[in-house]
Amino acid sequence: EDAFQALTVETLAARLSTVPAVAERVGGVAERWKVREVGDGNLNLVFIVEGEAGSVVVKQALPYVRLVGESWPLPLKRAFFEYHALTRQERRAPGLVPTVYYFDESQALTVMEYLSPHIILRRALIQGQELPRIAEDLGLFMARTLFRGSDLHMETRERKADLALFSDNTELCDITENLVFTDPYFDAPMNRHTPELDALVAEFRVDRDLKVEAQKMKHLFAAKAETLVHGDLHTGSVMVTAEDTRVIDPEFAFYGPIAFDVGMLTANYWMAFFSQKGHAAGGSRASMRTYLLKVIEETWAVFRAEFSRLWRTERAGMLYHRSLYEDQGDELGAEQALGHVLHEIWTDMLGFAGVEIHRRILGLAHNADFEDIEDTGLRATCEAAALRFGRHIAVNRHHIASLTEINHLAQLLDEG
Ligand code: SR1
Ligand code: MG
Repeated sequence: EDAFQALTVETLAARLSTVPAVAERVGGVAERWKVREVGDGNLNLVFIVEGEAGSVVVKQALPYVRLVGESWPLPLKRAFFEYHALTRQERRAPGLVPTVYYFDESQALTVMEYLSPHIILRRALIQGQELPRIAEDLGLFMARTLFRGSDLHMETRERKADLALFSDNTELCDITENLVFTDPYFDAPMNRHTPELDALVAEFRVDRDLKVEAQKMKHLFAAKAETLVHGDLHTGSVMVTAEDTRVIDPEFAFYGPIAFDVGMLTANYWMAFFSQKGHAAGGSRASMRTYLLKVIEETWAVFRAEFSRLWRTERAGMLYHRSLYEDQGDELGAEQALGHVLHEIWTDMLGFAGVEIHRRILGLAHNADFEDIEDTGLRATCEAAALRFGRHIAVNRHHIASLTEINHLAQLLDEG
């Protein structure tokens, strides 16, 4: 096995020119390949390589957290989990992830489709772009990957083998357990927040109900090994054009709760909503705000409908076995059970959404939706509304009946 060596713009062409799957796709002589490093995420190197015949993306994990530096080591094996998650997602939700051309485990390196002219969904939403496909595509992506990776669908032996395979992604789960569920609720060393939020942060630190709910969500995250989740499904993990949607970066994949991906994505739409004022440049972004709330409602509706369709047509695993219901002519029993499962996903996704909002404003890893608002007073106003909203949905999740109800609350908080 070759010792790990981080790629650079200078070394990449020579190193990958001997890999036929890459050389043929890029084409021409490797010395003429145009290589750019474009990674702006928290963890990895990402290069775009262009040649005579085409272009590819090369992603390489580093043995540490890029955002923090070498003082925070992080195992390279996350690339292995990302590769295996991508192949499963492509099988379960075809056409919604980039095609993988080559994987080198010892170099933690994946070569995949260069998506162009796609941009990161978070960027598009900050710019005020309304994407017509995201609700449908991401609702389907979540329903298909989350249903088909679970005991509702998979043959027991295969499902348990996958549970074992992904159970070693411990360090990335540990990041989420700390950064999402714990650090935002105490004075953790790596936390930061906009100074104008000091008073609200002080309230949160002594908010017993909120802290209890955040720990309940952490308990679910750690213990409910229900399906293969993406594990980091925020709007920075989605690339879009008006016609196409692709989900990238599943290095946090593990067996966790169905509701985790749904909650994280929804939280990021709500944060896009609450940050719109900060990007309106004198305008109001009224139509963008309405659009974002509609995307949230449509995504959930698509997810629910597709999950229900799969329940009725592809329920082949050991859970809610057909011999208990349809085989005895008891379709109503299966529908009742489906209602219970969906209800649990609904309440849990609200809880996960609440804590995801909090960690992006109070923890280490912030998002550009708020960070790009230069006026810290305006940023804090947007963030405070989001924080209050997050608290409401986390603490009251068992008593919230519909998205119409909470989106109305979001509008009231946003109007301030
Ligand atoms: C130290 S890693 C911080 C965050 O970046 C990733 O994208 C995950 O969201 C993680 O929580
Ligand atoms: Mg990522």
